[in-house]
Amino acid sequence: MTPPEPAMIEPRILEVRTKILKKNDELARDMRDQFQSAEVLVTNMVSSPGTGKTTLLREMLTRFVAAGDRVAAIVGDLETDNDARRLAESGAPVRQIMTHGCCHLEADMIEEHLEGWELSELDFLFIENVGNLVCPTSWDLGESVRVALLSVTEGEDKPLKYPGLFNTSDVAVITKIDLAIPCEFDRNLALENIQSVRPGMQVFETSAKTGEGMDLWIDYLRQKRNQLIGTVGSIGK
Ligand SMILES: Nc1nc2c(ncn2[C@@H]2O[C@H](COP(=O)(O)OP(=O)(O)O)[C@@H](O)[C@H]2O)c(=O)[nH]1
Ligand SMILES: [Mg+2]
Repeated sequence: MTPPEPAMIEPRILEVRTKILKKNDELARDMRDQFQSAEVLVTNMVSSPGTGKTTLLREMLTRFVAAGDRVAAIVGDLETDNDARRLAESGAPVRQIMTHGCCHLEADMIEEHLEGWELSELDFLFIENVGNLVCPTSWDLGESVRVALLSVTEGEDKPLKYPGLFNTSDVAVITKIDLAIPCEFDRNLALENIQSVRPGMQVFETSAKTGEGMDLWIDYLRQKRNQLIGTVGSIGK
């Protein structure tokens, strides 16, 4: 049998993809409503593998736990539960999603892994996405804050090469700033590149190793949660 012409296959693939994405978006919208009524700030952390998501998140969770905040985390990887074990060192409840080849997390995976957790007993839920700069950008997880992370070891031009990530994120974090000098990281150029892709984007600079910039970053997340509570309060009035 002669295989069909590519032009005949593509519209069908596109149609199926659009339907799947639509289903994801509908579920994500419902989940966002639930998160907001439960007053839990959900943050989705997106970057390439090795940017320092797990190391930063472990430090964040440790600080939140020490301050008495109610936090939990879900982490996605293709294989292994290594990151969940590293994050659990903070004392926070953590669940691992193994995607077995899927390059991003989807809303139904989060919904499934939330089972048994009472949302109203959480202040913050953090999601570490699968390390990838492209696929996670199309998949809404119901988060209130999407963070694009970029490390000083990756080069300053990531925002120019992957504008989709920066355009769909609320805030950017530059990680591993303790390595900026040995890596000859051009901070001004990186900031300029972020601003050229996403004018006005707020950027935090952190080192999970030295703790630099952590307080400001955590304050930002607290402010976001206060805003979320304010919104829920005003809807209820
Ligand atoms: N010097 C330094 N190394 C870091 C920092 N954050 C992460 N790393 C290292 O970068 C590597 C990848 O970090 P990891 O958190 O696993 O990245 P992920 O793949 O984005 O989750 C590990 O060897 C970490 O120890 C940091 O702030 N400073
Ligand atoms: Mg990780």
